[in-house]
Amino acid sequence: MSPTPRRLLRWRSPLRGAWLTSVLGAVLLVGMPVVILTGLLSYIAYGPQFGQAIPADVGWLKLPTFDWPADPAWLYRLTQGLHVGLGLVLVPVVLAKLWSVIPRLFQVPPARSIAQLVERVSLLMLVGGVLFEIVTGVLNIQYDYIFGFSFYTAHYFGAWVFIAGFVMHIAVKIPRMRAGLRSRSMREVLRTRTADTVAEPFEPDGLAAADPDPATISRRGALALVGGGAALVAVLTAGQTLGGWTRHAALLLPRGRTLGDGPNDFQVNRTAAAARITPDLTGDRWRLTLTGGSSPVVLDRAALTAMPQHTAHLPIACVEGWSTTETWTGVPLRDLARLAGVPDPASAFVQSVERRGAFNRATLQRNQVLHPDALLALRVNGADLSPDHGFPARIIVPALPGVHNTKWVGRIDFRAGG
Ligand SMILES: Nc1nc2c(c(=O)[nH]1)N[C@H]1C(S)=C(S)[C@@H](COP(=O)(O)O)O[C@H]1N2
Ligand SMILES: [Mo]
Repeated sequence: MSPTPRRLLRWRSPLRGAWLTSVLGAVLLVGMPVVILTGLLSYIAYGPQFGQAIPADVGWLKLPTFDWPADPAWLYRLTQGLHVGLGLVLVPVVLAKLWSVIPRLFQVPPARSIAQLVERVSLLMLVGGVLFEIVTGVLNIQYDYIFGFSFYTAHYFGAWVFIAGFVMHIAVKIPRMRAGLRSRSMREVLRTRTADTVAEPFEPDGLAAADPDPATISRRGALALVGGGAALVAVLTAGQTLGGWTRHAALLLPRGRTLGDGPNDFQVNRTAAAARITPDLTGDRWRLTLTGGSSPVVLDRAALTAMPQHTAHLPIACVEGWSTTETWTGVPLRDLARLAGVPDPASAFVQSVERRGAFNRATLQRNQVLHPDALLALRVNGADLSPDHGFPARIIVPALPGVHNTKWVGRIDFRAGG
């Protein structure tokens, strides 16, 4: 027998072992695919077919794209709320899982065979990938786009590194996880106090300590700690999607926890000032230009308010995970398409009067233009749009990612066919 590796002498928690790691692994095995899938769906919702998903060119990592539905209206609110919300809630579980396998993370030498080397590399992709995704995701929520590189590009490619590591890890570890789960009864664990908590049996290639300390917390205590951490994160973040009284608990909310109760008092992603929207751009001289037909149609705000108005209760759901549902009134986009002379457009290209900024334009799919609730909104909650929310007119389309609900619209090009 070889001597006991030093690493197993150094890490002495008696809780560490196959059971705890397997329980945490099982939680991630269920939760992570939801985070991954909703993340990839967000990429598709951005409209890669128009080259407006970021990064636009992903080489052979191209996903099968489809037209993002405009029904139900809360679809993107759900998928992106889950992506960000569940992603954050799982952070304590990820950290606990890393803690539980720490003796094996820093194994020296890192690998003794080709097979082991492959496993180590997949582990590096898994651990590096998940930490990179957490850090970039959280930074994007808490601070706007502070990166020298595109958040989206980093988060997208980082996701694939993580996914590859995750899939390989599952393939290798599933049998071990099942054995680990069977090694203790959960009911037994939940009944065992700290004083009765015994160390896991030592195995040379396992996780358990060779020379364990006495337990300072029971296994059920450890689970409660991780579960409590996840619940705390849930309470601190859920309010940004759920709204109502839960907003007041959402201490981590990046875009203002308490808002007034006026018709325009809800989250603002980018203010008119930040977007350099000045009154000369949006005042009496503002015009909406519709193109795509035989000749452009130019309307002022009075012409728009004179058209039949439609009201819809629709969410804005940002990629950052927050969402808010408001009551919008304006002219249906399909009426504008008809007026422009393109009653059945294949797509519509919307441009803001905002001159710079990555989000001053968006392409909408056919179903997003023709949906009866898809609006060029002029009013919200019974009042004119405020400058921050896009006065004189903004796009609001059911289930559309927030970013494409363009504010301060100046031009819409309805594109026929192909
Ligand atoms: N012209 C323009 N429109 C824009 C943006 C922008 O930066 N410029 N931000 C978008 C983003 S990312 C979101 S989430 C929504 C937020 O709308 P709100 O600020 O009215 O809540 O507006 C979208 N429309
Ligand atoms: Mo957004």
